Amino acid sequence: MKLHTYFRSSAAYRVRIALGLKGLDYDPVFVCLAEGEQKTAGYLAQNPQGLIPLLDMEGKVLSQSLAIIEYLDETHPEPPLLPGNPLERARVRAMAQLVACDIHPVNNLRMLKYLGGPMAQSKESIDLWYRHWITEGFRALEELVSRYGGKSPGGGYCFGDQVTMADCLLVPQMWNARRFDTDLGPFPQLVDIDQRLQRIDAFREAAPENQPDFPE
Ligand SMILES: N[C@@H](CCC(=O)N[C@@H](CS)C(=O)NCC(=O)O)C(=O)O
Repeated sequence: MKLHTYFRSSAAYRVRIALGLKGLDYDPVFVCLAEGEQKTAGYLAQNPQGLIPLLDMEGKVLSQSLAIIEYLDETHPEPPLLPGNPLERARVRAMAQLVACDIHPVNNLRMLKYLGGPMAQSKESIDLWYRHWITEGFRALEELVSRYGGKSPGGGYCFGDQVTMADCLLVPQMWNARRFDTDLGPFPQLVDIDQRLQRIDAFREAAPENQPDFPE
């Protein structure tokens, strides 16, 4: 199994975490987004969207991080990343999609490039934009975690006391938030959960700074 990845891609980071949680080995194929390698003809032939991640299972390719994670969860059920009950499963998906569909797309590299290029926005304006959409999304996620997060003393994750797909989405988004100096003060539960997740090998090993393509 090959994963097309880039150290700083939070969508690839989500999949790296899920692969680690499932104990699945993979060969990384590095796609340097900074150099525009996602737009080469060779890569577009595999993923017409020109985005990473892309999972390649002996020629069968799969794009979109949430689709990949759910596929991995269905084909390798242990440990489960979604709860057994349909309502709970939908709630975990809702948290994951809050990040993947409502925060991340407006802050994606191509969006930032468009803001800085054709829209002629300054770095300050772009940073403000970036932090704004994270703060909006995290406000809602913090509330959802109050409702559904784990309640065990000193424990608990985004949904209950087991790691779920929602946690695979939270950690990379926290990394992005810190990269852009977002004030995390209003989100104490997210900060706590992130810290707890960092104690799990799969989360630590998937971090951008632990990737072979992380710049020296
Ligand atoms: N919804 C997609 C988003 C994928 C995505 O936006 N990937 C980014 C990196 S995090 C990318 O490849 N960006 C390249 C670009 O913007 O040109 C997913 O969840 O996989």
